[in-house]
Amino acid sequence: QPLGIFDSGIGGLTVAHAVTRLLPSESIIYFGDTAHLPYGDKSTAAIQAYSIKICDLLLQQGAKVILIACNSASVSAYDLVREYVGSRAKVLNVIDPVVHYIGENYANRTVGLIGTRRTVSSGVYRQKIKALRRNITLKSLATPLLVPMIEEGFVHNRLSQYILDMYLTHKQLESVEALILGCTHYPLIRPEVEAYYGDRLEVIDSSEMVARALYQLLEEHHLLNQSGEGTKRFLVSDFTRTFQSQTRLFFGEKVELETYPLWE
Ligand code: DGN
Repeated sequence: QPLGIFDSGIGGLTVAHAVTRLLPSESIIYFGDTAHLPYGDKSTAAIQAYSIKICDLLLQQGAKVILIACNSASVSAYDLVREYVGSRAKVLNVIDPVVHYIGENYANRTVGLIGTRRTVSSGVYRQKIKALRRNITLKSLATPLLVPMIEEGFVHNRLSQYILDMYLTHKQLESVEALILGCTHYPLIRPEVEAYYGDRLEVIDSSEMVARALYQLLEEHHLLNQSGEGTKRFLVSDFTRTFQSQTRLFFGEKVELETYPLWE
């Protein structure tokens, strides 16, 4: 049975890549809802409706796990998806593993978060961190320019340095002791963010954390595949050459996108 992974587009390939590195024997079916991206600017109701339809597809394909790789969908649709899927598959999001890590390591400290407007304004990270009751202060900043910047391949150049500098020097992020990269795309700028801070603080990459949480979940439920190489399929709701060429950026190697017209 494959792992079902979905995102608003191609960015979730960073999560898929972290998963394949850690779990090479697992088969993967990835769905990128490129027809509806960006989720970062959609309403909760819209993101919920898209997510449920995508879950139906992944369940039809026999997914044993549904991993919501998109932060914007994780904040808007996780509870609904979990309820909808019930016992048919395990459901994971990209937020809880990070919140758990923060709870274990940052009691009585201040943590920063950057992400899309949807992710930041939802307040979901704040609520979840508050529920830990560990006296952790969260300071969050919406950084909407980063997604288009990264999609243009503007990483590690003057423009990315300038934009990052504008965001990271923002008053809102003053005195944070760790920074959560709360968006599928941000693993690509992790080296730059780390270089900006030096060893002053830890940069928390949710793609790695969610891969580890997935490993644990599979192990716990005796669902781990341990031999052979898993197969991989990458479906998108709208195919363009741009998306195809971006796959290398996010997955680290070229993948062949297949068109799956879920909305027709
Ligand atoms: N995948 C989205 C997220 O992680 O928030 C960002 C990209 C988007 O909204 N297009």
